[in-house]
Amino acid sequence: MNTNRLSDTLAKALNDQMTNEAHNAQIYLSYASWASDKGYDGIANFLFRHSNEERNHMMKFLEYILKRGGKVVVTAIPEPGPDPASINDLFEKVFSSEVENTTRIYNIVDLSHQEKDWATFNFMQWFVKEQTEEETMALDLLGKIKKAGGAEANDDALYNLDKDLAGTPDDAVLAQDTSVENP
Ligand code: OFO
Repeated sequence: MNTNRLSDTLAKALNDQMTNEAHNAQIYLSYASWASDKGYDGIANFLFRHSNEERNHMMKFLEYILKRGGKVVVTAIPEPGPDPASINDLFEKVFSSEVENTTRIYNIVDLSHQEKDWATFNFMQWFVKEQTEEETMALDLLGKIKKAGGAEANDDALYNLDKDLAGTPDDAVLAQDTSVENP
């Protein structure tokens, strides 16, 4: 009896996205490590926490594939890429990476719509909302660095920005506590 409720195409798209969320977690991890090394501990902490969120997204895809009777395929995670050149560059890279991820999410929404897989379509709506929030978060970072002087931000401005981000609330949860309802 076939208990797999995902088409081959959607199973592959969901597995690819699961890997991409892991890739995003690695990107934030590498940026956080870079920021910490440069002495921006507040920014680093913010990015470390965000890396956890991305890992939770990975778990959410993994759990959904299993729930639908599909096969989870765990693969190698691509390298995160080069270090940023500055805090300004870092925040621009965060924004680009979130926009790219939104495009990927929209493609899966589109695919599930084409296949009339309403369960997957419904599941993906959480990510549509999440990406809107994450793009807002990235835009907020760009707004902060712009106020601090952008690419020309001086040490004082960066010091204040670092302090500001150190005080942001910690809303990342542990991966083992995640579920489809509570990502
Ligand atoms: Fe996984 O939410 Fe950002 O990329």
